[in-house]
Amino acid sequence: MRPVLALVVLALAPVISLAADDNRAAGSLKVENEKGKETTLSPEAFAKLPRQTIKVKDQKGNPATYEGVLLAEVLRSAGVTLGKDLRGPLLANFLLVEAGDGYRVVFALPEVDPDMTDKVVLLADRKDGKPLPAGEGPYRIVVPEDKRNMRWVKQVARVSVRNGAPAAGKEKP
Ligand SMILES: Nc1nc2c(c(=O)[nH]1)N[C@H]1C(S)=C(S)[C@@H](COP(=O)(O)O)O[C@H]1N2
Ligand SMILES: [Mo]
Repeated sequence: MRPVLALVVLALAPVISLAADDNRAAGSLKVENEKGKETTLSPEAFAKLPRQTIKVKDQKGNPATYEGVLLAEVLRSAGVTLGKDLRGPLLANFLLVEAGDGYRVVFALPEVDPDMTDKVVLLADRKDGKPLPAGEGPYRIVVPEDKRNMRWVKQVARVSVRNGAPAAGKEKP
């Protein structure tokens, strides 16, 4: 290698390793609970959660098999209150799901809580036995019972519990 070229490669090394870190960060998922505590779930932590496989029809009516973790399990692992403790003022909170492309969708908390409903809201990381393709993954919401697919959020990057409580001084509607 010519000395000048070697210098250029050396100079770029930190940039190249930074880019690799960014790629890993892209595979992680941020979850914020109702107390504002943020948890970053690594792919390894996600892999340890209980998994489910569901057969669905996609937007075009084609059969697909999605595999992943119930959104409720992901939320619980990040300290989000569900089950018998989900009551009172917590019922005014809602879930905001944010995607890498800026797409944003909300769910009600009881709507994703297996103590409340049998409706499946899955956070999938695999489709037809393979990791989700770029553009769809690394994580995608799958809601088989929704009649339209607009809440099947692709490229999920962040899920946060948001406060629907009244603003100070506006306690009454
Ligand atoms: N991140 C993200 N997810 C998204 C959307 C989007 O624009 N961005 N569109 C939604 C809509 S309106 C539909 S119909 C489905 C389409 O899913 P498909 O690309 O797998 O057919 O994705 C949903 N998820
Ligand atoms: Mo859509």
